[in-house]
Amino acid sequence: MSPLSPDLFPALTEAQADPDGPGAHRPALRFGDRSLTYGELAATASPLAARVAEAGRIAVWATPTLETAVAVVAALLAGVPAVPLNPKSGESELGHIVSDSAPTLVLAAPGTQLPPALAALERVDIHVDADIDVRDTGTASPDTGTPETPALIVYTSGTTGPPKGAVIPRRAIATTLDALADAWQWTGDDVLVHGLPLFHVHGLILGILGPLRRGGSVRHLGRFETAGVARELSEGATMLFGVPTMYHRIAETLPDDPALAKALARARLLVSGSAALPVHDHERIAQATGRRVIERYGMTETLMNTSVRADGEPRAGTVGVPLPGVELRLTEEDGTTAVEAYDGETVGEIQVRGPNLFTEYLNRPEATAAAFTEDGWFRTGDMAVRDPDGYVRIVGRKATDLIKSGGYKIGAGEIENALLEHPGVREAAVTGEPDADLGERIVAWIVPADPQSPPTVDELADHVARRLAPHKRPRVVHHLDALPRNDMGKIMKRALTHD
Ligand code: MCA
Ligand code: AMP
Repeated sequence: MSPLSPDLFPALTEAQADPDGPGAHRPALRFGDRSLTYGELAATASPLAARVAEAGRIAVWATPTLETAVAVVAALLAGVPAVPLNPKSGESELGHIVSDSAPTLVLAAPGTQLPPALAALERVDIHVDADIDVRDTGTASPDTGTPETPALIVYTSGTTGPPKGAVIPRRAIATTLDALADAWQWTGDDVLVHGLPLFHVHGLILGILGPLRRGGSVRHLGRFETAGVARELSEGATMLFGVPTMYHRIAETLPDDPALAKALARARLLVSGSAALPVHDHERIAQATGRRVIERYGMTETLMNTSVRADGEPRAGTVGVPLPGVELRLTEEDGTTAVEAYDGETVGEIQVRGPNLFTEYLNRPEATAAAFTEDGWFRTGDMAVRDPDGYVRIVGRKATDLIKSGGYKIGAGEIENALLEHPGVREAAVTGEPDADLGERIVAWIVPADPQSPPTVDELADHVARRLAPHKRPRVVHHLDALPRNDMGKIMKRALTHD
C-alpha cells in the first residue's frame, strides 16, 4: 500500500464494504468497558462524517474517551481538519485556540458541559450507541481526502507567545505510521495499551490512529495507572506506549508489584517517547522485567523522526536511527553547515526533511518560514550527537525557555505572561528544573507587588491552571526583591538558581 494512499484506514474501508466479513468483527477501539469493532466504528463514524462534511474546521473536545476517537476518525473520513482541544485548557488558552483556528463546529460527547469559549460554535454530539447496526453506514462517501488535505491542527507551545497550530496533512500521518510499522514490525495482530491524552500527537496519532491504520486494536486506560497496564498486558495487549513519567512510575512500582513485572515481561514492545527516559529508569525496568524499553523521537511538527528498531539493539539513552523516508542531519551553530562526524561526541542541532513533516503553522507564515532552512530542512531545536553506527543521542535543547514536564512541552514565556496578569506579581521569570517524576518541573521566580503579602504557590498554580492548563502550573515559587538583569535589561535566567 502506498504511504500516499488517500485511504488512511484500509481495515475500516473493508469493514464498511463487507459488514458481514471477518474484518468487520475485529476489535478496533476499547475504552474501559466500552468498545467498537471495525464494523461498528464504520457504522458510527460514517454518519458523523456525512454530518460534518461541509464544515470548515472541526473542534473536538478531546476527552480520553471512545467519542474522541470516533470524532477524529469521522473528521478524517470527511476530509475536514480537526482541532483536538485539551478539555482541561483554561479560558485564555482555549480562547486563543478557538479564535486562531476558527472552527465552524465543535464535536463533544452528549451531556458534556462546554466552556463559554465554545458557546458561539454549533455543537454536534458524538453518538456512540450501545446497539449499532453495522449495515447502517449512512450516506457517507468513503474516505475522500487527498494526501495534502490538512488532517489535524495540533497546538504546540513555543518559547514565547501563545501556542501555534501545527497543520498536519494526511500524508504525514500515513507516512509516519507506516515508517513506525516498519521499525517496530507493527501489524494488525498488535494490541496497544496506553493512557495518554488525546489532544497531542503521541496519544492521538500514534496511540489511536496507529492501531487503526494497521487494522489492529487499542485499549485506552482512560487515565494512566500501573494497575491498568498490568491488567491489559496480561490479557493480550502486546505493546505499551508512554511518556517517561509513566515509565518512571512503572519503575517505582515494580519492586512491590510482581504482577506488573510479569505483565511487562510478556509485552512484545515497550515504547517511550515525548521526552528522554533517564538511563536509571531504563535499567530498573530491564532488571525487574528482563525487557528493554525502546525510545523513539518525534515532534508535533515532524511526527516521528527516529526510533530504536524492534530488530535493532536497544540502547538506553539513545533514540535510535532515522525512520525510513526521514532525512536527518546535525548542523553547526550557523544552522546550515552539516556536522559530518559520527563520533558520539560532536554536538549539532537536529534538522529533518521528509514526508513526515507538517505543512505550516496556521496563520503564522513568518514562524513557518523561520522554522525551515532555505533548502527545506526543519530546525528541531534539539541538540544531539551520533554514534558510529548512526544511533542518535539527544543531549539537550537549543532554547532554555522550553520546558518538558510530564512529556508536555511548555513555553516559559506563556507562563510568565499569565503570571504577570496576577495582581500580586510585579515581575516574573519561569525556568525548568530537574524532577525525577516529571523530567522537569516548572519553577516561577517572582517579584511580588507587595513583599509583605506575596501570592502563595497554590494561588499562582490555580491562576495559571485556570488560564492556561493544569500541566502548565508552577510547582515551585521563589520570591525575589528583583530579577537578575544584564546591562540591556534582559533577565539572566542562568543566575536564577536557589542554593
Ligand atoms: C492539580 N491538578 C489541578 C491543579 N493541581 N487542576 C487544576 N488546578 C490546579 N491547581 C490536577 C491535574 O489536572 C490532574 O488532574 C491531577 O491534579 C494531577 O496532576 P499532575 O500531578 O500534574 O499530573 P498527573 O496526573 O500526575 O500527570 C502525569 C502524566 C501526564 C499522566 C504523565 O503528565 C501526562 O498525561 N502526560 C502526557 C503528555 C503527552 O502526552 N505528551 C505528548 C506531547 P487529573 O487527575 O484529573 O488528570 S509530545 C508529542 O506528542 C511528540 C510528538 C512526541 O514525541 O511524543
Ligand atoms: P512536542 O513539541 O510537544 O511535540 O515535543 C517535541 C519535543 O519532545 C522534541 O523536540 C524533543 O525535545 C522531545 N522529545 C520527543 N521524544 C523524545 C525522546 N525520545 N527523547 C528526548 N526528547 C524527546
